[in-house]
Amino acid sequence: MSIYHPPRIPASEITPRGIYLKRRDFLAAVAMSGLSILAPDQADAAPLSAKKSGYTVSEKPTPHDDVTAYNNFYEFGTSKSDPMSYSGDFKPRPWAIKVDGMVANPRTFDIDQIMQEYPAEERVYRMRCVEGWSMVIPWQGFPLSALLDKVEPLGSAKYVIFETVVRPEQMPGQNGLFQPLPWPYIEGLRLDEARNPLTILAVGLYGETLPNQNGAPIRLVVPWKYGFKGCKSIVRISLTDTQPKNTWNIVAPSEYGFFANVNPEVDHPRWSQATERRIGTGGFFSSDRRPTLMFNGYAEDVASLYAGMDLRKNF
Ligand SMILES: Nc1nc2c(c(=O)[nH]1)N[C@H]1C(S)=C(S)[C@@H](COP(=O)(O)O)O[C@H]1N2
Ligand SMILES: [Mo]
Repeated sequence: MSIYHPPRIPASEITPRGIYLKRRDFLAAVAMSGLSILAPDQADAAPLSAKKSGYTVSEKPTPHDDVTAYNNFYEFGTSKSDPMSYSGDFKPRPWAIKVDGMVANPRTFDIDQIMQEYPAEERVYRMRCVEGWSMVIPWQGFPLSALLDKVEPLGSAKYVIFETVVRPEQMPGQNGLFQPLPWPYIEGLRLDEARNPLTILAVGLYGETLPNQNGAPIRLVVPWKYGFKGCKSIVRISLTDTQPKNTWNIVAPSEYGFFANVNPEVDHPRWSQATERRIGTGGFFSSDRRPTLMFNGYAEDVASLYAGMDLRKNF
């Protein structure tokens, strides 16, 4: 019924590397010529130091230029290259994040205060999009549980809601004639999922503050779930006692659920989830297709969260 989130045909999926590489070369040449123009994805980038963590994977990280040029961020448009192309005017500073709802200590944090209070560590995680492609991304971030501890969730709190900024003047996907999604983009987790050590708020990738297209200045990363759970450019985190409605579940309830745990055995109604195409490793004409792992390879860390639940139903 819904036409949202179509699976893409492999050959048409990758923004031809030549196009964005040429563009970057051009911008680099302009920068070297002494003009103060930088590529949009670098405009606000600042080095970010982060200690290594035990969280890594054996696969090679996806090249930086793929992680920052092949994105889903519908606030900037629905094509994979739109977020890189159209997020140059987005301003991730100053930035406030309100944490409220069923907590003893509601607070509004400033992003720089957060980054001081919660030093980033490196987490190299797999990322599996529900559309059937995947990456390996070296994030810098900190456990969401640290922030939750600070605001002291009440005993009655059972879920956490995340909300993306609404800024039509800086986000072209929010002010066109065609609005692909209802705004703000909303996501949610059960409180125990939110507190799992794997769940982080990312503030950087590849050792620099987050590029706008990846959700600057702060976004959610939940590596055992499909990528759409990773709410970008967060302005509000709320604790509640009822399971929230997340954006993709609202627009296409028969295709996207609340849990969205990566599961190769539960197909999307319109395509198989048994395998995935790893971005950036297949070369220009070939494709790197590999089996999808249960819970995206994180079963050991998270399977116990779903004991007694029917995994075929918790899509
Ligand atoms: N606000 C917002 N967050 C979002 C999206 C979006 O369109 N808007 N897309 C989601 C989807 S479908 C995916 S796969 C990931 C992509 O993250 P990346 O572009 O950093 O790889 O972001 C998720 N977070
Ligand atoms: Mo996705």
